Amino acid sequence: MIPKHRIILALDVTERTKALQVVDNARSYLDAVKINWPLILGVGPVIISDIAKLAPVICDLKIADIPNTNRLIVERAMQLGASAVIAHGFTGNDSLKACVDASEGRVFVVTEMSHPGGEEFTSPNAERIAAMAREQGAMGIVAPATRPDRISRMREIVGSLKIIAPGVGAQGGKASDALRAGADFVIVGRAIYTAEDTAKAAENISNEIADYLREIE
Ligand code: O7M
Repeated sequence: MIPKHRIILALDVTERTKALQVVDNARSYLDAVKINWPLILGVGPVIISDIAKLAPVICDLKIADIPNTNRLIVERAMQLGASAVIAHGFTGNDSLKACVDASEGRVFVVTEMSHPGGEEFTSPNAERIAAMAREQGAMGIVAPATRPDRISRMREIVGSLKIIAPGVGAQGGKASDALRAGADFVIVGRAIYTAEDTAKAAENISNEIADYLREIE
């Protein structure tokens, strides 16, 4: 995944036509598309393969099981065409290792979640999970755009691992704030796919990011 636009679309729609339409409209502003359960359950797993023909797909199954089950899930996702998967870290080193092995390292690990409830259980353990992600050879972590200070803290822990940050737009976070704090990519869902003009919505976020990147040049 090459950081060009620095936007990952969270494609949390449930219909095939809408999914393909949004990707088609916003494609020139995206580096990847994140596919989660709503779309997979709405359309079927084949949507992973279909979208993968248009853009790199991050399969956000938030994998959280024993090592053997994790391995089976990751193998299926990769066979369907995913470029990377997303796993939870709270299941521990062995479970994460199974994901790393099955994907040849193409795993992003959830650390602290972006919603208010994320502060209850995920915040207190996020730093340990981030350290584990680095030690186990994951590609990156997921950290909250709603709390840029936490992205900065995670950056100190994970070094050069990729940080992808959800919570921009509908959850109140700002793309440039997340990038300034140390994120490599922002994850944006509703702010794009619920917009009347999805291409324009993606362009607006892309322009905000481009302004920020020019500012730090
Ligand atoms: O922009 P939104 O709020 O419509 O969508 C955000 C997306 O990011 C949505 O797909 C969530 O499932 C996901 N997400 C969070 O919002 N918060 C998190 O802490 C973690 C994720 C995520 O992508 O985890 C991998």
